[in-house]
Amino acid sequence: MGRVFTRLGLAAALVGLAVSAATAGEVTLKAVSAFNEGTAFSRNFERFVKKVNDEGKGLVQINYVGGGGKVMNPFELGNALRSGVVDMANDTGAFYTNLAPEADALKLCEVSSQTLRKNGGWELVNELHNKKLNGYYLARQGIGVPFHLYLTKPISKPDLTGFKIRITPVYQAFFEKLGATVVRTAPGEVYTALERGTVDGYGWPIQGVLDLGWQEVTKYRVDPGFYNVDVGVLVNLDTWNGKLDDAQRAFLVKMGLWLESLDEEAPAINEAESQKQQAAGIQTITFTGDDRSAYLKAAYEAGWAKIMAVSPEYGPKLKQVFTK
Ligand code: 173
Repeated sequence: MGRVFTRLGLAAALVGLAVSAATAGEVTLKAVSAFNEGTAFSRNFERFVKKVNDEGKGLVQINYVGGGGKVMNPFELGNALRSGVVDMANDTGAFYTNLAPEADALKLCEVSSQTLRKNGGWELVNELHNKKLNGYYLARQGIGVPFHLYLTKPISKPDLTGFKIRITPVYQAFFEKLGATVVRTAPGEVYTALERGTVDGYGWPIQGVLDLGWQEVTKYRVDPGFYNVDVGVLVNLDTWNGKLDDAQRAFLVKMGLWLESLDEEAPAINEAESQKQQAAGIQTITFTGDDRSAYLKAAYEAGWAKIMAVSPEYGPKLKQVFTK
């Protein structure tokens, strides 16, 4: 009897040891943002980093090395996440279409992340990030922040024939459908392209134009806006599964939900940004009636057609969970 108890005791001790070995101490994650430090689309991520570092002492810390082209070409951040060069990325689907062309569909999502977590959409988005980016999709920001077309020459109808427009995959299919010639650039090249006149306009969200100084080389914003910004927080999957324990993962999930809740501020920020643009001399071209309907219809039809073409596998599934 005694020996059995001793053996059980030993086994229990070993199990205890194994459990404590799997419980990582404080883990520091290296993070990069696709967007310039201190500008729209990095700002909330930076608030998240601060909160994690304040509340995660002894558990998880984030070493945020900065963002935008100064740190790395934003179109390379997906690769850096996949290979584990960075543990965490604040990035938009349009910047890693080289790895996951269907990630660009996130801009077409019309429902909240809460709805996605209930309708299977969150698992689907995660599955594709797991497979294609070796990434865990922790949080999605940008719901309620539309994209717009900005121009240096006016238009009177939804027609971009003869215009050369700076794009990323977000806008490509739509602006091409309106007749534009397009050129893909990172945000860091937009100012110079406008200044030199190599483009007549660009796509960008309602927020952030003044952060980047582009009001100096922008004459018009076209309304309405279209789609929804998607900026995700992604964690390298080996880091997520292998370096973090349950408590650390749960903590990050909680922090991610807090980050998502900051989207409630979007309508007020959009309004303030619109006023700042106006004060800086950017005039608004507003489509109404049939032009407005045609413009938005073209945006969504071209957007989804592109997704279906690049991903017959995920396209239809994504449309089902993303649209109302
Ligand atoms: O215009 C862009 O560079 C772009 O695609 C984007 C995506 C999300 C937020 C801001 C910009």
